[in-house]
Amino acid sequence: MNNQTTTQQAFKETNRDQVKKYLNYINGEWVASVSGKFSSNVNPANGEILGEVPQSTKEDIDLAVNAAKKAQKSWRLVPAPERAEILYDVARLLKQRKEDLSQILTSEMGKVISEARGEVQEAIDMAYYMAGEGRRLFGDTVPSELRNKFAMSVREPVGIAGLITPWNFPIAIASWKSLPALVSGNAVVWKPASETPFMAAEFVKIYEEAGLPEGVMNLVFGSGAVVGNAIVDHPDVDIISFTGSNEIGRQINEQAAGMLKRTSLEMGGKNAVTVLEDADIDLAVDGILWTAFGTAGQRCTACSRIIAHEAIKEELESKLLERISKLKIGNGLDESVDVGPVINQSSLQKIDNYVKIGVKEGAKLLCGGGILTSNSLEKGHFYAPTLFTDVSPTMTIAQEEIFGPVTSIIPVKNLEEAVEVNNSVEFGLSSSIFSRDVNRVFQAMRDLDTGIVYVNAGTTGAEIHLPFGGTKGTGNGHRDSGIAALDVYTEWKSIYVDYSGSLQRAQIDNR
Ligand code: UN1
Repeated sequence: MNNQTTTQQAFKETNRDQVKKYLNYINGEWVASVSGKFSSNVNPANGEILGEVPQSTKEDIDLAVNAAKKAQKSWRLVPAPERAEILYDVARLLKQRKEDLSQILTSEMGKVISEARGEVQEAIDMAYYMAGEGRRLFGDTVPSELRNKFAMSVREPVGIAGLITPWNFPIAIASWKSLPALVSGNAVVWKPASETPFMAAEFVKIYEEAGLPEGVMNLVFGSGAVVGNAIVDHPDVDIISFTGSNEIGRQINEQAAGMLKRTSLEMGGKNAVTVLEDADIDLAVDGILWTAFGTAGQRCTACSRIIAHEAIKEELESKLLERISKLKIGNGLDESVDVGPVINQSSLQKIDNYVKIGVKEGAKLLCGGGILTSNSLEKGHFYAPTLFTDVSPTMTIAQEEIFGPVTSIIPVKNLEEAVEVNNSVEFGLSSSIFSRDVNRVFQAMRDLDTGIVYVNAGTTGAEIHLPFGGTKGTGNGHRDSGIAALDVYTEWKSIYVDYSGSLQRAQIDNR
């Protein structure tokens, strides 16, 4: 049975009751969970049930890991340039289906359609980039200290990569993790976020269609508590790559540490835009608006703080207020909408709770600050774009990740204070500075303690060929994306070939 027939049959079999159902993908087959149970996928813009996916169990993970283990034995021996041929096809298929994928993405996640297209493009870029790695995967060749001896390092796959991915970038982040894992010869067991299962299934359908051998990519739907936990706990899963909350990331790290299992963790941010007194204020307003309220503030890189020089604070406030009042809120499938819904009810409540805490702690609410319930919005989860000012750096809303369309102005007197405020949080993902003074910009580039720094742009917009990740509570020293991603999914092997025909002792015989 060819792969495409398998997929079509899976759909035929499960579409009898007209509800769109996806199945797990294990060992090249679309299969139901051993639990026989399903859960619903809901559109956050209007509450519509989009379909169902399996509620899987530990047994499903056991099956997926067994399949991955078997498949990896031969996948690692496929020459990397040949593995990469499949990735080129993945890139082409993603490109062909960009519009369909973007529509699905907006329907299940809520981000506005132009951003969904941007996200799919990020996965396309990553696929082409990592396909190129099939002909590189560079190691070093170095001269040996001994005669007639050859020395080099090569990258070997780690084995089985367990991927646990979030709902806010369901295909981009999945591409950051799965593509480097696969091109370097690992097999994958993937648990996508429960909120965005369809994007995961569509991505895997593309892997299948591109000809990835059975068992190399396995997809298991379900909760973090059951399925995620089973992946982390499984002794045959060699590396866990996770993007999500700090709390879960820490748990994963602790759990994996006992097994000496490698973890790559990306756990959010509390990113700030600094606006100095010599900045182009209109440009700064553009940057803040886009990065604080784009994706309804649900990016790890969202601008959650605005560190404003006191000389331009008032101008910034009034310009921001004017622009925020013009933002159109609604279903992201409407091309004219600027800000879509947040992901679900509990997220809506959490955001609202933070806003209430902000008011209680004495922050000045300039606009927004409420759940939107007008006729067209009442069935979805919409929050009013919210701006606070006169926020002190230690307030809860200036310290904790809100993950919603809420941002706060913190006044400062100079660059030194701005840097101190920027660095005073638990996270260190992204930061930005608006200034025309090259000396102060370079000082900021050096001193901002984040994994990503933007100059004269907001806090989002990472490109796939540089490392993505951060310092402090944002991560554990690893990076997604760029060449750095290969370090997560490979082991270095140093190889010495002695062709002298005699025993040569390093550090001894040449001294
Ligand atoms: C995330 O928010 O977790 O730089 C990923 C950006 C996007 C990726 C964000 N390219 O905002």
